[in-house]
Amino acid sequence: MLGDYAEQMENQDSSGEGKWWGNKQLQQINGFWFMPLAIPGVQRVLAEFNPRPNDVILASFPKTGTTWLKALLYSIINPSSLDSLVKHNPHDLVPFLELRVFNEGSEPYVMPPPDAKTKIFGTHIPYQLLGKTFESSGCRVVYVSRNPKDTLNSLWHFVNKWKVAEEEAWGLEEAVEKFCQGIIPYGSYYEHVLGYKMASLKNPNKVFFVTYEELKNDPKTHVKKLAEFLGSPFAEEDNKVEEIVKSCSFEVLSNHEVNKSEHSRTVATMTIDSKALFREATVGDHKKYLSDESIKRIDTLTNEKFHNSGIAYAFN
Ligand code: PAP
Repeated sequence: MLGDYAEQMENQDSSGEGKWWGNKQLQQINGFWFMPLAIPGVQRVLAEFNPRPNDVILASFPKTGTTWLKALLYSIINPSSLDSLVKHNPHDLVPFLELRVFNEGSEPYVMPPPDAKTKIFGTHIPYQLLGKTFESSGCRVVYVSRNPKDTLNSLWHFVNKWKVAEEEAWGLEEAVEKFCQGIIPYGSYYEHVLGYKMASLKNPNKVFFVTYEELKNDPKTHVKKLAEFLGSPFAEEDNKVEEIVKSCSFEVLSNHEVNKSEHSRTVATMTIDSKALFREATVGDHKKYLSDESIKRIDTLTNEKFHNSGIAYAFN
């Protein structure tokens, strides 16, 4: 049997493109895979983005809790503006660098006041590509990670909701195959997570690594830790933490009108239905969909990739 890397090479044509799903191809930059529509924005971010030391970047692999963390970071930094979450989808408050800020075709987002001390941006760009920009600017980075099987499961559901009716569905077995080969947008998942994990171990004052599962398990403790990391700790008696956790919870956020179906936005030529960002929001939902064989395959790969990294996801 071919190893995953060898299989990836086999799936890559001579132009460096890789087949993702249906007739969709991905293209590589420094070994990571991108949707062609994202590439101009990614290249502009790499060439032009110059964060200020006070800025905060939320980095993530797709479908690992980005929307939730955008809401949380916005609320921690602007605790008196929690009502903004009622009026705006978190992606409009914390724009993606490569898909919004450096992509002129995208819809406008909510601009922070020009005198805002801290601006928050989101990105799915791997640390291996953007790390130098972060390091030279001194900005702070928060990375949210999620266990690989739920990440894949969430991506698979999202892609099948997002595809247009004429397109064939993305089969689950094929999705497992592509996930393991790393040929998915911003993949490989494993290299992505490892890049930020290593950076957080090397520079914990600048890169904060948190998992979706930790946040689900004990959101108050992790919101407090995030606030401390961002230099805006809450006083012990402050009930703001509780308020933030509630305002950003799946139950509350997903029920705001602005986050329901009718509200879609164009991001780098893709139309994203707001509701597609809010699905189950549980830990372990993959068990309802993945076969035992796929679970075993991903567990083995996860164990191999994350061995000795301090990331304990192998058997979750
Ligand atoms: P993105 O990469 O497209 O921005 P992202 O927000 O990272 O997506 O991930 C979406 C997942 O977060 C969904 O998981 P699921 O498919 O397993 O259900 C979504 O339901 C979940 N999610 C969205 N908002 C919240 C929230 N407030 N709390 C917890 N999970 C959430």
